[in-house]
Amino acid sequence: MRTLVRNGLILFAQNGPNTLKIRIRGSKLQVLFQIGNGEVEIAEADYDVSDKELHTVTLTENAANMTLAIKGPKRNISKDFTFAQSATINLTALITNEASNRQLRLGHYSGSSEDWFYKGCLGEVRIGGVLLPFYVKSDFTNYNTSVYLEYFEAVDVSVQKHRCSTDGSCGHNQCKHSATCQEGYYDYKCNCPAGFSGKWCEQNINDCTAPSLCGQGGKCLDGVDSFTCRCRGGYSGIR
Ligand SMILES: [Ca+2]
Repeated sequence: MRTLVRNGLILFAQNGPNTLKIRIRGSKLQVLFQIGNGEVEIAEADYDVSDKELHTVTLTENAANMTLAIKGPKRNISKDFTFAQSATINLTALITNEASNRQLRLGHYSGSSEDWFYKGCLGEVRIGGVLLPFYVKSDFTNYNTSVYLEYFEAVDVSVQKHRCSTDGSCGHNQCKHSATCQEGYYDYKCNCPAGFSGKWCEQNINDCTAPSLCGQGGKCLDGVDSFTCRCRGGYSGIR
């Protein structure tokens, strides 16, 4: 994952009475577990993930314990925690049990009033090694059922998938003509000086588009945020 937002719901998994969430709250990664309408238990990792860097997050269970691991370019952490209700948590059962209310959501849960949309990048998301679901069947090239015996097919995908491959930093920006670079979480932006436009401010805006800029049939010559007039014979002056 890679993001700049300080709050956002990443994963929501519900199956029967069990609800598991992974979210960012105040730049910290949290794991939440709830049984029915019971107490919500929260484990939080002391790690700022809202820094535009790429982080790999892993949640594993072993007996009554869970381990939340975060790997990033600056440091790696591993936090063990135990929920009071841990004995009843089974991550795999969260997706394999066939309760009628079973659902798995990434990015936002519409029934929630306290969790925000996640804005940023998500790479592969896997539960028990099985790839989750930004994908529809046509995304799998060479798809056939004998190879892909196990997969999740998305019911609804409303994300911009293609833009996260771009580094949002200004370290290698292509901004032209002394444009200033503004960093973003999936792409940078060039703020153009007067007279230039385009994604990289590479285009000299045509300043001669207005009619009759030059009088008496004079020819308009485009400049940078300016124009000059080449006068016909017998005429002179700026315009
Ligand atoms: Ca111009």
